[in-house]
Amino acid sequence: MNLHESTPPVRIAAPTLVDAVVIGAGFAGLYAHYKLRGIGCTVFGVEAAPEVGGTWFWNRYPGARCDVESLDYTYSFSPELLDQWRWSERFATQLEILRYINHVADRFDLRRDIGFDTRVTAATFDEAANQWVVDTDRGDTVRCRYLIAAVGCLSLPKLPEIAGIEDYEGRWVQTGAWPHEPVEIAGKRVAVIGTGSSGIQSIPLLAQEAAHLTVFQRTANYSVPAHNGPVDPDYEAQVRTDYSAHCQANRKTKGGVPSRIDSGVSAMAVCDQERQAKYEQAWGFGTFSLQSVFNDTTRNPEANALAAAFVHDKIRSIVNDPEIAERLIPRGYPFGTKRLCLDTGYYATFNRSNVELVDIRATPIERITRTGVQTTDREYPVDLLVFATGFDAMTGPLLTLNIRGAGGQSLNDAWKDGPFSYLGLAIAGFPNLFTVNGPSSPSVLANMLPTIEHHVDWIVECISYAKRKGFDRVEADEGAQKEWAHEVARIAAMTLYPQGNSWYIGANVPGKPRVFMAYIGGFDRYVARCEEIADSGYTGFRFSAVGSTE
Ligand code: N01
Repeated sequence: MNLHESTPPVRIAAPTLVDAVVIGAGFAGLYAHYKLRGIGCTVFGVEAAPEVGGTWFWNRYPGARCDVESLDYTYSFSPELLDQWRWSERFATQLEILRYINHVADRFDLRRDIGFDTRVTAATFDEAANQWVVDTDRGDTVRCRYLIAAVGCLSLPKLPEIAGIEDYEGRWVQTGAWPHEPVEIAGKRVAVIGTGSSGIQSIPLLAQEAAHLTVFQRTANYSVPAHNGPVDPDYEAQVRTDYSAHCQANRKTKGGVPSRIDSGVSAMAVCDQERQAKYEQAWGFGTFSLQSVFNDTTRNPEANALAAAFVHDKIRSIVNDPEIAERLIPRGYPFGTKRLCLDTGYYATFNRSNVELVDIRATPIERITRTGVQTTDREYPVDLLVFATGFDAMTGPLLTLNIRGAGGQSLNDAWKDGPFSYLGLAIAGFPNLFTVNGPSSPSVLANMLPTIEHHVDWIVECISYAKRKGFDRVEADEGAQKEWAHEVARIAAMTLYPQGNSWYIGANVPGKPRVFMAYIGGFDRYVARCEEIADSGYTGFRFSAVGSTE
């Protein structure tokens, strides 16, 4: 069966000169192709995978599905596409999303300029020509005016720092780079290391098939039931009365999704009974609403503790063994400051007789052995070892590109103290480079589809402006970038987020600077700010061409 329902792409020869190179052929890269073509740019795409799909190409572990509702996790640029595509489930599976991306690529003929199975090995700015020189692992060198990094925020999977992986003689896999051929689970002794979203989505399904499943948990995570099922026909009909307007309205929300049950008031402003009823409603509704149902859960420690206690009680009510329930209860960080997970039957999975939970804070893993996992307590024999240990998020995918900007400065040096960027769109000292959902934009704190569309629209309009004015160089101003970094940090500090040792803050990668990497002020405010900047002639950006500056 052709899972992608499309023809495999024909390998194309790389051109020597184009207007724009787009790195990545996931949702962001594909839309960038579409928009850049729309303003008459010649485009070349570079994609490491053999196919389109990005995140949804690689993350095909059992249980992988979106945690944003399908009706919102969709391109909105084409009313016909919106009208004709139908999602089967409230939260689409990885496979269905990949089908959708392939459908879009086919429908808008987006593959024809993409070099698949190709990685960028270096990108160097040539100041004399105001061009980027992009090298690939196929030996191609492509020059372009604009370089668009659409590399994804969570696309560089990370193995844990545990000794002995090379000694292990069983099979090991990573959720973020799950094999394309079937992975045998039935009858096996399976172990999962990691209990973030990927672990929490895969554990219930692995447990159903494996002879025995051992879950190695370092930090218990907060998870709420997704309540997946078929798309609600009444809600869908309501959305479809004006789907484009629905998507436009998402740009005016904090998280890029409709606020369907949020109260808009403080958790402290209502009586216990009302608060509990609201939490129950959010728990029963799914989505991230437990975090947003009151407007101060992420800011006010007292409000946050109430939401946390609600989840703790839910875990106690679901998990039969009180001792296991206590181990599953997240402690030591505020609710939601490590990314909240959406699950299907996660906590109940620990009621199964073939599932074992190992708290590796109590008995740390010493090493992977030839046959399994050795903790300070004992060895666990394992046939299949699953690393659900996350990603070098946000910066990792950009820093592997070996980018050198004006004056030969490397991005790795520029970001040694943290990923500073103007609006998450452009980086001072790196002219004509744009990042889609780059660090310090709302990105991972909002629905990625509207944020991607917003970023690409903004970037392409900026390029179009430069073309109209006869400029061939655009760059973020250092001062504007500093101010933006200050604003991003200021808003993050008003919340409880920095208290969680999360990948948002680089805490999962040893040695990574501890900087909160997303703009937390809300997608709506961010969009308004970007519009203001563009409308005012791109405040904070410098445009130039040979012999002229603005
Ligand atoms: O990764 P994570 P993920 N020894 O970093 C543990 C998105 N996503 O792939 O918390 C033992 O969240 C680590 O423990 P700790 C979503 O944005 C979306 O699950 O560092 N354990 C943690 O438990 C998500 O947030 C969907 O103590 C080690 C886990 O591994 C993001 O991707 C689905 C360890 C890593 O959790 C990342 O999620 C999936 C070690 N040495 C993912 N190192 C959707 O639904 C790490 N861990 C759309």
